[in-house]
Amino acid sequence: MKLTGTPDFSAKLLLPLPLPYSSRFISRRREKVLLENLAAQKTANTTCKGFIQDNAAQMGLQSTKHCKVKQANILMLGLDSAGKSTLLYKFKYNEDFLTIPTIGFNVDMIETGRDFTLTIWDVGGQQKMRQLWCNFLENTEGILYVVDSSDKQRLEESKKEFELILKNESIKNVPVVVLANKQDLPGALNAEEITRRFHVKKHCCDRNWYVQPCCAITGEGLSEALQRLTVFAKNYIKSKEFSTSFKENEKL
Ligand SMILES: Nc1nc2c(ncn2[C@@H]2O[C@H](COP(=O)(O)OP(=O)(O)OP(=O)(O)O)[C@@H](O)[C@H]2O)c(=O)[nH]1
Ligand SMILES: [Mg+2]
Repeated sequence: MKLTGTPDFSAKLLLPLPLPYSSRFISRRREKVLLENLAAQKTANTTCKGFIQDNAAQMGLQSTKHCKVKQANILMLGLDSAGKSTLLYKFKYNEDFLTIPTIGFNVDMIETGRDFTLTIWDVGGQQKMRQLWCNFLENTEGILYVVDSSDKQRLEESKKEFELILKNESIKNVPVVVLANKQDLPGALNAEEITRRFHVKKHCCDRNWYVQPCCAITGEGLSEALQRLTVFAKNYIKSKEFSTSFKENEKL
């Protein structure tokens, strides 16, 4: 697949993603954000229009109380062009798509086990979109932070955004998987180097974390990342449930 420059017409165009009719949970705030984003998405990213509208309606109306499938909300962040949407499509369809910059967000559900699904929220990484990242933090049970490991000029910018988002109280202890993407490109920094330059150990000392080298085009490293994230998210949800029931018991 051709990545930049003249379009490669053999590649598939970005198409609206279908969402299964089984969304577990959407908080009021997230629902509000979803609906607010419809307006911007409708005009700015017309390819996603139907998809976002359908999903907003489905997700807003779903009752979550009796859903049997266990799932976790995963927030995928990173600078523009880091490869987030390419990753999402590769996760879901194992195919290469030509992406366009995400204005708003994409969301899809990926089964990572017989009884477990990750709902991945892929939010645009352009500067104006980054101000909205904080609106997606509530009820997040895992963070996927995507780095273009070959773009050394923007590494510092990416690191700053990484640090900033992790400072947020609402994602305290939420596990993080950093994807050191674009490992196929010459000069790409490896996982150890990304760990060091992003001070991951320091910034993630209060949570589970992992840095996974990967390539969204070939799919290398992606299943490992999803498996790791699944284990982390399950543990996080369990500990959250445990502390909630502990607090309730204390009140009795
Ligand atoms: N060589 C290479 N190119 C990649 C890889 N992942 C993504 N790309 C390319 O990087 C460009 C940007 O990818 P996107 O997935 O649109 O980036 P994004 O992070 O969603 O960007 P925003 O939506 O603007 O936040 C596209 O041309 C992709 O084909 C990779 O692993 N290797
Ligand atoms: Mg995108």
